[in-house]
Amino acid sequence: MQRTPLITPFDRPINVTRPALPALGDFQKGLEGIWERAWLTNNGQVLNQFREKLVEFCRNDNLCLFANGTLALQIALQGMGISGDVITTPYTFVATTHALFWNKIRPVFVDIEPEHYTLDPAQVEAAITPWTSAILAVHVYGHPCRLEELGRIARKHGLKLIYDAAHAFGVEVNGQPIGNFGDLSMFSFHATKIFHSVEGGMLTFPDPRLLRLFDYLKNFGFENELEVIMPGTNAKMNEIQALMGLLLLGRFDEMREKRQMISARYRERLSMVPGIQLAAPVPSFVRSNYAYMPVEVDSKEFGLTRDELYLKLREYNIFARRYFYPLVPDFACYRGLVQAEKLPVARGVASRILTLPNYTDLQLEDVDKISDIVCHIQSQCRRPARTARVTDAAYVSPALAAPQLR
Ligand code: T4K
Repeated sequence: MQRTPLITPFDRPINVTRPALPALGDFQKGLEGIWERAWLTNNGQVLNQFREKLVEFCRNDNLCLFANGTLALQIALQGMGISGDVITTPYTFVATTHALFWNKIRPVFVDIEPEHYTLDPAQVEAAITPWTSAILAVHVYGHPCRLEELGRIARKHGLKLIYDAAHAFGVEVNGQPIGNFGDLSMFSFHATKIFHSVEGGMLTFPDPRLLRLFDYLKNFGFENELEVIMPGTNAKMNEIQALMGLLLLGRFDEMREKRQMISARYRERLSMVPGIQLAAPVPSFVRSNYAYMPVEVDSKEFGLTRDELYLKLREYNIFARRYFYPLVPDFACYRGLVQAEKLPVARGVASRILTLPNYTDLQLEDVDKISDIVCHIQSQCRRPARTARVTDAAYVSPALAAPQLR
């Protein structure tokens, strides 16, 4: 008879993410060069090397690096002269909306699609008014927005189309890097992202004139020692950030592959757990970066609410996150911009979503164990597991086979 393993908590915290790191020796070697030159920021040598590599990787010469993604987006909106109303998504990290606020732009939140959680183009078009100047869409979890439809709407109404691609580094659509769609894309290189430079941000765009403008805006507007030609700010990436990015860029393919395996393993192990709904699979025309592992919890089928599962997982040392809950318009600083009954899809998703641990160094055995724990928790719930679905599974969790454990 097959023995079923005991379901025990992890002996260490398993966070939603953990930054990938280059070999320490390589980083030290890079630091030695920086030490020798004693050049730490302000357009240094490593930054320029990093930028050149990114130009190659992104297949776009119009690329500008920043201290972080939030400042990059704020500067993008300012440099492009966006004002008035911008149609955007409520289902995102709050920085997307903050970037609008810092530019005195009014966010107009419209609903998302249930499949991939990106802006619903029909809702976008319906919300356009004479005050609308742009669409700010988010490739949430790295999944591309409906690029063609948003592009068509933006052209038809003369609007700028800006993508918050914070999650989407390395994603391609029909062989094209994701940053080469729309009027501009912003990427975040924060430590929690699949690819990072500790902190960092990048803009890519088709209009070469924006390059100089962004360079001024991120460096106080300096033309030279004696001339300041616009009121810029300080949003420069430094040499140490650039070194981290440069070294990790060399590992990107390996990191993507690892995430792909993790994602496939989760899908295999969780697909038959009652009440756990996986995100729609990656379409064939998309090359994903597998950056996040969102699942939706159907409380009726699972037997616990999403929040109950979130808390229960913590007892097992698993620190999943509720990205993105609450919805941005439900934060105190934006409350009142949208009526409570609006945005039903986004509200529903935000109440069910749970983002499971997913990072380059997560071991497949850990993915198995996390999946077993989710199964086990489900099997311990008030409502019985749907045995028909479980029997159909290619893999029957030992936890489900032995619900009396723990
Ligand atoms: N637009 C979108 C759609 C975004 O998602 C973001 C950022 C932005 C714009 C703005 O880009 P940046 O200005 O950040 O470049 C995290 C990140 O701080 C944030 O960058 C990210 N989105 C957001 C989705 O997630 P928190 O508040 O959840 O981070 P924190 O500190 O709770 O960390 C999450 C987990 O990562 C923890 O469990 C611990 C682990 N961790 C974290 C750090 C920083 C580590 O293991 N090591 C670390 O160094 O926001």
